Amino acid sequence: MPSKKALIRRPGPRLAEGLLTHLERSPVDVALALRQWEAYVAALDAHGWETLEVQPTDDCPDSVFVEDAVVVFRNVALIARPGADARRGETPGVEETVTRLGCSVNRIREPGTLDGGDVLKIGDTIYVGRGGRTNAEGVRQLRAVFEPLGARVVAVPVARVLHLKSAVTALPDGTVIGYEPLVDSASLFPRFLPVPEEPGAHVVLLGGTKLLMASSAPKSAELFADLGFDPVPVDISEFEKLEGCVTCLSVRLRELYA
Ligand code: CIR
Repeated sequence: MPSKKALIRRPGPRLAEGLLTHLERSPVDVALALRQWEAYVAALDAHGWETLEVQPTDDCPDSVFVEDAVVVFRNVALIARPGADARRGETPGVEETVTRLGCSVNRIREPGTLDGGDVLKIGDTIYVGRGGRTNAEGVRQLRAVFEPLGARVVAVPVARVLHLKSAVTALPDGTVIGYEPLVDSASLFPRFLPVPEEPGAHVVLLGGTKLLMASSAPKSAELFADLGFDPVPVDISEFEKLEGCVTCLSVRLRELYA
C-alpha cells in the first residue's frame, strides 16, 4: 500500500488579515481557527495520513492554505508562483519540505503565475484553472513540466470563484463535483455531479470511501452518503471566512486524486 503523506502548515498570528476576493471581511477568531486546524490535522492522522508540518511563515497571513504553494505529480514538484504578491513568501518553506522528501523540483517562473488551488488531478489528467491567480503562462509552464511525465493537461476557464478547486473537486471514482452556479465549464468534465451547496463541492479523499468535507455542507454530505460514500465532516468556519476550504489546508502526496 502506498504511503500517504500530507503537508500542512499551522495558521500564523496574522491569519485574520488573509486576502479576500469574493467575500466581505468578517472577523476571524484566530484561537478558534487553530483548534479547527488541529481537528482537521487529527482527521487526516486518524485516516492513515502521515502529516508533515511545513515551517511556519508567520509574515504571510494566508500561509495555512499550503496547497496553493506547490503541485506534486508522481515524484515531481512544481513550486507555485502565487498570483497574489502577498503570498509569494510562502513557497520557500514548501520547497524545502518537498526537496527533503526526495521530489525533483521545478518552479513556475516570471511572468508565469500559478496557485496550487487551481490544479485538480484525476488519475493522469491534470485540470488547471486559468483565472484570477493562474495566468496563461503559468498554464503553459505546468504543461511543459508534467506532460513529458505522461499527464494529460486540460485548461479550464475560472471566472466565478477564486480557484478551480473552489468550484470543483472529484469523488474517488473520478466524478467531478461542483456547485453549478459557480462552475464555468461543467461540460469539460466527462462526468459531472452537481451538489446542493457551495462548500459541498470540496472533498479531500481520505482513502476508500471516506470524504473529508466541511460541516457547512450537510445536504451535500447526505447526497454523498446516499451514493455509498462516507463523509467525515470538519468545522472550518474560520478558514471559510477567508475563502479557504478543506482542500487548500493540506497537500496530499501519493494520491490519485488531489
Ligand atoms: C487567498 O485569497 O489566497 C486566501 N485567502 C484563500 C486561499 C484559498 N486557497 C484555495 O482555495 N486553494
